[in-house]
Amino acid sequence: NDDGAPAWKPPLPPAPAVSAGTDVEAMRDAILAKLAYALGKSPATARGRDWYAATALALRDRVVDACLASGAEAVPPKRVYYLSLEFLIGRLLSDMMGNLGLAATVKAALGQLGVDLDAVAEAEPDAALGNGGLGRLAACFMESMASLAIPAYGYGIRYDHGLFRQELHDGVQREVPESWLAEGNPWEFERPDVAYAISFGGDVGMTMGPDGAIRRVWRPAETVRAVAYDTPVIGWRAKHVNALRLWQARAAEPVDLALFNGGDHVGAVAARARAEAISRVLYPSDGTPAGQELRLRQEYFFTAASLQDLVARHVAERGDLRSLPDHAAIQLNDTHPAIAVPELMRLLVDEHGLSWEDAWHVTTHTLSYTNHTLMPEALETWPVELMERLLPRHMQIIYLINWMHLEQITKHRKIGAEELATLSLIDEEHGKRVRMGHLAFLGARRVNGVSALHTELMRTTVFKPLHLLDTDRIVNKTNGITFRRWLHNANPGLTALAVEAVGEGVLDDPTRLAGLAAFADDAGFQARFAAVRRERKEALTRVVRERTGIAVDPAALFDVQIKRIHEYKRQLLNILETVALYQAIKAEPGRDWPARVKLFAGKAAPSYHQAKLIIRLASDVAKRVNADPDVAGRLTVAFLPNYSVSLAEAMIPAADLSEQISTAGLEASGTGNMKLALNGALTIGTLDGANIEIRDHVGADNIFIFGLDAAGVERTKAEPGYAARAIAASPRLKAALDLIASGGFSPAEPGRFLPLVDELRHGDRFLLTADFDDYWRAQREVDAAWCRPRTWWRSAILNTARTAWFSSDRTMREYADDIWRVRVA
Ligand code: 4GP
Repeated sequence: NDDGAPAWKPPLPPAPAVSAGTDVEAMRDAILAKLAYALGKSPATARGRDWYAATALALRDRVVDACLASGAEAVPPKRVYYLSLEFLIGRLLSDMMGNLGLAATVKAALGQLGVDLDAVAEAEPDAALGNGGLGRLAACFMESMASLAIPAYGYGIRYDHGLFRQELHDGVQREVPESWLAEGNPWEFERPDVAYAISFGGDVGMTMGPDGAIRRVWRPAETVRAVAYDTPVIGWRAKHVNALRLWQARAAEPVDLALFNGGDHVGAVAARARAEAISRVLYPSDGTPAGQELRLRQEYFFTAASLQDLVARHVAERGDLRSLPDHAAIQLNDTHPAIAVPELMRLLVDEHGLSWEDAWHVTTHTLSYTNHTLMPEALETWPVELMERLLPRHMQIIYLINWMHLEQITKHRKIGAEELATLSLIDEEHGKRVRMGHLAFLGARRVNGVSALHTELMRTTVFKPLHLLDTDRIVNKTNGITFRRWLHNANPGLTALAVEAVGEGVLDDPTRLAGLAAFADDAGFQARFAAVRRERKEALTRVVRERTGIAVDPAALFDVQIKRIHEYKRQLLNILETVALYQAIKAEPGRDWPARVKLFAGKAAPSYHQAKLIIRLASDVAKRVNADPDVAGRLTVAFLPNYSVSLAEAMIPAADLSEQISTAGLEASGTGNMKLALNGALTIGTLDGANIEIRDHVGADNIFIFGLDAAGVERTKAEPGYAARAIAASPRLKAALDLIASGGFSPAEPGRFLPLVDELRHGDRFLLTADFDDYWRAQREVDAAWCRPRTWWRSAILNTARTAWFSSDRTMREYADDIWRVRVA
């Protein structure tokens, strides 16, 4: 700016309070000591990664101090055990710094050493031990439980390789293994002394117990070891520390010496490879029988290790296992750990000598189960044949549970074979299979859905027959997100603005965000709010350029759809609207189209061909649209590769519009919708999952709702031919489909996207065609609103002000009161 006028700059957030100089020096010395004595490096030779590890180790010491200071060694009245095959953690450095209240101290300490904290933070790999919503939810819950001082353990698997890295080559997804542990993990403690034997296969025999009763004895064919690794989870303001205990699989014997000495060096470690495969990768593809078997082995492995661990703890602390329900609440995150039902029965009856009745009482008063999806293809069932082979004793127990359950029903009333079949643990229609959802339901004290709509659908669809047997069992617990990560750490500018407006207390009590509503119409505050967003958009602009080479204008509306790629989530609907918009701009170049940037990110399951094709279409559309001078400056499209927690942290604060456009009734809840609304993005969405509750909180004027509701979806599906009629009735949709089908975006291979278009023309299971016109209408409403900045920013501020209810602290309090019956400090 050379005309002398001061350049406009976003107002800076108030400088964070820097802690006393001595703290900074102590932290600096601690980091230097870790660098020298734990890593064997000097400042001169240290790389970014070394500084990160040294900083993490120095912080971990503080976490241990906090843990000891909080009296964590004492035996609490009751503990929560959260069993989850997935914990999608992301990075931990800013979590740890933030919750310890040491962010400014660490920044200053590193500063004294000439090291930039942001660069250090970038060196931390994401712990991506999860696929998506379910795994990220588990991570948010762990943080909230620690913040609420709920004594808890998270239990899962320490995968060597987390979620694959997604590379895009000409729009084609390629999966590359991810190695987050390659250079060690400074946050964790290995616990070689905490290890359990986990068995598989073999057969079941009988012996006579000392009391003369017959007892079953499982004679397994194979045993592996589960070794614990603990990562401390520290709560807000460091008041409480819990542990995330992840199990690693190891062979009982590392090498077969006889084979080795006989020259078979590979065969000598075959058993080891087989055992270690269990904790090798997150979510082995279930496309092959071997993959399916490995998945079941993973599920049993971590469930059995976790139950052995908590049973041993209970016995050591309390003696009698009949009091387990008073001191332990076990939450099954989805059906992945549903094998806990027969495993706990086995431990109690076979190993600890409880009667069946006592054991069943303990089991059904200790376990609870959360369901995350009602999509039939995602509901787990295991072939009876596989279960019998891998877990013969468990299969016996399942049969017995089933027999007693059905007997109980038929004792009281006459019941037809068809109804009985819906209630049975065994699905006989698809080859005999064990219904893990039914098993979890029967073993649980409470079963919960994750949004009001989803819970209602549980009661009226998949779980209806079981629900009618016990109408108190299913309860709703709408999901939440931890504000420490998704507001304080991801969006420090907005957090500082909120603190300035409504006071420091908002950091401890998110309901104080409501105070922001008073400023929603204040022009000055709106400008500050917009400036914070602008700064994050500029940062994201740089990320987009680095990762895709695409230049985007930070002044444009950032329209963001970030989540797993799935047909029901309907990224394709968004792409169709993009194509239609492209055509409309070209047809009417003179119109005043507001500038829009469509940003997509998300991974497709490796064997999910349609989803991969959707990614490819998004990339091909981006290629043509971005190169077309007719739409330059009005429409830009980018697909960002390798979506991750860290990328979400960069994208969410920069989003203006949040796409939550799943087919109504299919998205159990969504949590990205909450993160985006909290950060002030306006939602365009269907009446699905938690979108409904978000609308109820932010107000119908501050959200763009369109499309069929869940009942409308069911009605429409019952009318065959709806897709053809909808396409015929919508010239705009027809033109978009025709352009795609004729190779408009894939001239070298015109038929490339026919599988997608044909599915819409002839089936359209997810009702894109039915919702398209209303989606288009809602999008033009978005355009109009964007062109009225005063109303736009008012709505944005109100979104932030009114989403406090979606804090996972609220969710965890509800679980604690209603499901776990554990005290919250
Ligand atoms: C997801 C659901 O699809 C999502 O709606 C929900 O918000 C999330 O769980 C947490 O409850 N399900 C999964 C899954 O991630 O793997 O089934």
